[in-house]
Amino acid sequence: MQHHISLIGVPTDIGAGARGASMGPEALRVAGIRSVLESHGLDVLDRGNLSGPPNPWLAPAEGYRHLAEVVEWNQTLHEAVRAELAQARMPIVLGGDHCLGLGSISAVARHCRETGKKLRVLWLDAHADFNTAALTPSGNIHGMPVALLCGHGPAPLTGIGGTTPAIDAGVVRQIGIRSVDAGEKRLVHEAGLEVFDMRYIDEMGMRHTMEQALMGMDHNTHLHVSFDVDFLDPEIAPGVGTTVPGGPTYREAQLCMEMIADTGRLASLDVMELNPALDVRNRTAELAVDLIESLFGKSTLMRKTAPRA
Ligand code: 6HN
Ligand code: MN
Ligand code: MN
Ligand code: MN
Repeated sequence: MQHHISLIGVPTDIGAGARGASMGPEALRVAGIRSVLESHGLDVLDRGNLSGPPNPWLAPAEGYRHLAEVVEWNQTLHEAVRAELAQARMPIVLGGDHCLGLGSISAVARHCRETGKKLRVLWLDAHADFNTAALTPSGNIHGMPVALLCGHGPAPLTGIGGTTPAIDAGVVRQIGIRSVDAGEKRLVHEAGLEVFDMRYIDEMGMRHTMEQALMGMDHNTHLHVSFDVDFLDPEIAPGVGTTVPGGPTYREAQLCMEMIADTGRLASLDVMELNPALDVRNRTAELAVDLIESLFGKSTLMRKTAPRA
């Protein structure tokens, strides 16, 4: 795993339906993200926050809210992530709402094309984020980034990565999904996205789920994790704008992160949708940092290999 890490704060809630995710980067810093990573011997640079247009808080226009502003933030983030990867550093994007997955992952995909790496994207979320202007119930672009990455949407967004689509739906594994809008469901199915929803996790367990989601990666795979904090059960993670009950427990989430760490392939990360305005004494930010620590290899014992049944 890459040992040089760059934190990129993206203080915006431009794609969300609630204000406050713009404060996410600072809450993660206050929760100690940098020192926790450094305590594992990682070299961490905090690049500070990107800047972009303010949130005008307007109603949707033709199915999209704040389209121009979302384009601008994502273009800026795309360039920032690209620059870190070009310097062989691992970008950790501190969101910000999940529309930013577009700028982040389009840059990762571009880097993979340029360097001949295979891409795998794990999308940890309560939602599929696969809406389009025609399907969205809200117009909020944070409900659309996976569809945009797969080429569904307007050119200013789908073209951010230089090629459209930015990624093939086949590289994505969605985990923890439990809220998908009716039309969105159809499109997810048509696109052939691989979804490990909560029903699957309930029946098969997190261990089997992660074995499936991580299968087929090799030494040449770039693993990107897009962690929407609403993936977690709202009982443990109240500080998000779009809570959905019935998410992974603390132990399930830990196992998920530990199994990702075990692959040694993690090469870029998004931490999205944390909303300090809705949090309780920064508890959700602290939980996110705790889970990120596991993603970078914290475990109870010094294991050489994962325990086997
Ligand atoms: N997120 N499916 C809903 C919508 O408005 O499109 C919710 C999207 C939530 C997006 O949490 O990143
Ligand atoms: Mn070094
Ligand atoms: Mn999301
Ligand atoms: Mn979500």
